[in-house]
Amino acid sequence: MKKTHESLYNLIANENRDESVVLAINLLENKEITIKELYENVLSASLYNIVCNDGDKECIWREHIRSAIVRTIMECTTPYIINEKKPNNGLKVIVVCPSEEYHEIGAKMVHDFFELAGYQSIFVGANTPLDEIVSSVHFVKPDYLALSVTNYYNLVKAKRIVEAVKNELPSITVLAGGQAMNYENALKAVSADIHLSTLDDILKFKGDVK
Ligand code: B12
Repeated sequence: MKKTHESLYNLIANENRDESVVLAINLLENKEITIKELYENVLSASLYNIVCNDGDKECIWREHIRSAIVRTIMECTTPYIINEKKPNNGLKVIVVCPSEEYHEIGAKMVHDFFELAGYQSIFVGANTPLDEIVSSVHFVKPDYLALSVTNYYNLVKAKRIVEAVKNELPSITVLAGGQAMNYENALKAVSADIHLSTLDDILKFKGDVK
């Protein structure tokens, strides 16, 4: 990892919100970090490295603090994403997580990457009830629904979402991702059309056939 990127990583690990936000903006402004490097090498890495051991009374609330710093930095990337966006490709995607799925940082990154790739992306986000997802599909009529599932137990809800949105809009293609989708046979269990794992997968995705 580049030294400046490592400094940013350490500031987040030390819960130094102010200095990490200032450094992130400076790096972006001076083109010393790309959005992809920031998201994958620094922000994601700083979250994946959190390990809570049994009885550790400091872990969960510190996880909340670090997640909030990461979210703040991600909000600051918006002007850079707007500047770097590819021309609009005429395709619409809704990015959403099932109800009770509060892990939404990955979904927000996915939204930003669809935007960079030229899609009109609508970020509905965490903890969205089934009826609301169907309603968003009804009104927006997207080409794709990008479903982000982290918690294994939410795969059952994901399957219901796939069934309901296909019933509402048969032409829709459901893209599924997130840590729960890495389990063997998860794609089949959820009946989604395509499993995408990384942010690069989104940039390479060309509306692949089902
Ligand atoms: C941050 C975090 C939280 C935060 C979330 C904050 C937020 N606003 O999102 C908070 C504190 C709320 C939280 C709560 C909980 N968490 Co938590 N959390 C994490 C942690 C540390 C990081 C997750 C994260 O954001 N990673 C960074 C993002 C960027 O990565 P990502 O989500 O994988 O997304 C990437 C890819 O997967 C992909 N992607 C994601 N979605 C999609 C979709 C598509 C279409 C595509 C193309 C790609 C894609 O793109 C992203 C960029 O590469 C993980 C630890 C870990 N090892 O992951 C635990 C972890 C996910 N949590 C866990 C658990 C158990 C919980 C809690 C139940 C208990 C708790 N710790 O309090 C609650 C449950 C809340 C709920 N009901 O959902 C477990 C899940 C285990 C499981 N059953 O599967 C983990 C793995 C920790 C562990 N080792 O036990 N958590």
